[in-house]
Formats: sequence, structure tokens, C-alpha cells
Amino acid sequence: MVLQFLKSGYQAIKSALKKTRDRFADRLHTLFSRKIDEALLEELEVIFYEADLGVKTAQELTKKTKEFARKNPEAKAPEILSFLERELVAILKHESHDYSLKTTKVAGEPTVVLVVGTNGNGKTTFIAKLANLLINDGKKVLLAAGDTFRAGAQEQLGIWAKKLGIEIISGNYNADPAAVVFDALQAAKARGSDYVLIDTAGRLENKTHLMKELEKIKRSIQKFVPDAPHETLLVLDATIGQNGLQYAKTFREFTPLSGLVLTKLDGTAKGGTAIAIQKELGIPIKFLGTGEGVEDLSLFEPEAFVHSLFFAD
Ligand SMILES: Nc1nc2c(ncn2[C@@H]2O[C@H](COP(=O)(O)OP(=O)(O)O)[C@@H](O)[C@H]2O)c(=O)[nH]1
Ligand SMILES: [Mg+2]
Repeated sequence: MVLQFLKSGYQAIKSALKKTRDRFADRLHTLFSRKIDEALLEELEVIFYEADLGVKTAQELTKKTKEFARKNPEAKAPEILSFLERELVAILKHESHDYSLKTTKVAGEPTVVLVVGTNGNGKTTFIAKLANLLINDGKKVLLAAGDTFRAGAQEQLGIWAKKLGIEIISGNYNADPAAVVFDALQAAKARGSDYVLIDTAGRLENKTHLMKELEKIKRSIQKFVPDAPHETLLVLDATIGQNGLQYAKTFREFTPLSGLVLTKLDGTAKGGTAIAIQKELGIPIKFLGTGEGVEDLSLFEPEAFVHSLFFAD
């Protein structure tokens, strides 16, 4: 099941990264059809930079490419591109290594996944997608509608729960999210759920409040499952590019993050952001959102991601 998913996920990543590839790889292919000289290498740094790889990566990669070109004066486009591909994979692999979803080690206890991020980044949609993936893997999933702040947010998750045929615990509008989470964990334990996926409100404009709210939610979780949450995933919209880095840094001040979910890759040419984020934060990207549908979720896998940045086939 999971392997099958991965296979289709590869195609999904390829098509989601089309815009990024058009801007990044096409320019590289054109550039390296010329003779490799100093001027070309200067242009290379601009391409890296404009592909949202981040300043550090753009500089390092240019430097390494210069060295490679010096050592391999006969190298043509294909050799240089595969050199770049290897370097980018190395960055992603070095900066973080645990891409898979951590699960509970305690028999009979649910795995708890807390999902955070600013509004509109795709938290609720991601939860539906992850639930779908887990259900297809035979798991029993329960949702906690912890975004009690935004009007309609709980209903939005409720619609997904209904479509997926799974249980959801919600509260009233403006109810204490920690109370909703408490009820959800209680229900999950009583019903033997394998996973509890918790949606939250992302109000960055009131930072102290958000921090306290997340702490309170965690206390609710830990009353039932002491070593939870097993994952705290920050959902980031890839279309905002480098701004995502800033959001991630801010969120990390509130709560430790175990992984990132990069959404809306299908709608942006800024897919290179994934590399900048990993380089700067060292937090593993675990999932990629590749569309609005419930199936449009891919596991993050460095080789597949980087290869899709360069090649359409
Ligand atoms: N194209 C695209 N749209 C997405 C993706 N993920 C979420 N969205 C859309 O982004 C909007 C906001 O998503 P939502 O889950 O409500 O964000 P939340 O406020 O963080 O819970 C919705 O219209 C989603 O359909 C994705 O991977 N690709
Ligand atoms: Mg939401």
C-alpha cells in the first residue's frame, strides 16, 4: 500500500514541480549549452538565488560548481547537472534525516500528531490528506478540531471527516481548544484509535496567546499520552517562498517542531524553498502538498524531489 502510494507520489511531485522546473532547470539547461566560463558561473548564482534556494545555498553551490568545472574542464551540461543534483540531495540528506512519521512506542496508545501553522497555509487540508493516507493503510484515525477560533474552521474539518468516514471531536465556536483536545484524546483512548490528528488555529498576530494555547493543548494531550505529541508538524505554504522561513523561525520559538509540511507546490515556481528551509532550519520536511484533493499528498523523499527539480521524465 505504502509503496504503491510512493510510486504515484513520484509522478505527483513531478507534475507539481513543473512551474519550479520551468524556471530553474530550463534556465540551467540553456545556460550549460554554452561554453563554461567565469561569466556563466556568475549567471548560475543568480539562477540559484531566483529559484529560492536561499542565499547560503546559492553561494555554496556556485562555489562548488566552479571547483567542479575547474577540476573537470571537459565536463558538459549532463555531467554538471548530475553534479548539482547530487549536491542538492546531499544538502537535503545532511540537514535532516528522519523523514518518516514518528509513531508511538507504547502498545495501545495512539500516535498524536499536532498540526500548527498560520491561517490559509493548508493545515486543515493536510490533516484530511494525512487521515486519508492512514486510513488507506488500515489505521483508525480520529480528528480533533482544535481551530475553534476561525468561524467555519471546525465545520471544514467536519466535512472532511464525514467524507472520509471517520470520527471528529469538535467544540463550540470559540471554545477552549485545549478542552476539545482533552475530549479528543479521551475518546481516542476509549475507542482504540491508532492516530489522533489535531488541527489548531494559527494566530501569529497574538504571539503570547498562541504560545500559551499550544502549551495548554500539549498539557491536555499529555494527560492521556505522556510522550505525545509524537509529531508537531508546521504547515508552510510554498507559494510564499522565503517568507516561510521566517514563519518557521517564529513558530519554533513557541514550540519544538519535529517536521514540516510544504503545501501548494503545484501552484508555485518557488519549490526550491524546500532546500532553503532545510538548510536554514534543519527541520525535516515530511510531506508535500501537491494539490487541493485529498489524494494530493506525497511523502518527502530527497532524491525524488531533487530529480523532479531537474528533469520531467
Ligand atoms: N493548490 C493547492 N491548494 C492547497 C493545497 N493545500 C491546501 N490548499 C488550499 O489552500 C486553502 C487553505 O487551506 P486550509 O487547509 O483551509 O488552510 P488552514 O487555514 O491552514 O487550515 C484551501 O483553499 C485549500 O484547498 C495544495 O497542496 N495545493
Ligand atoms: Mg484550517
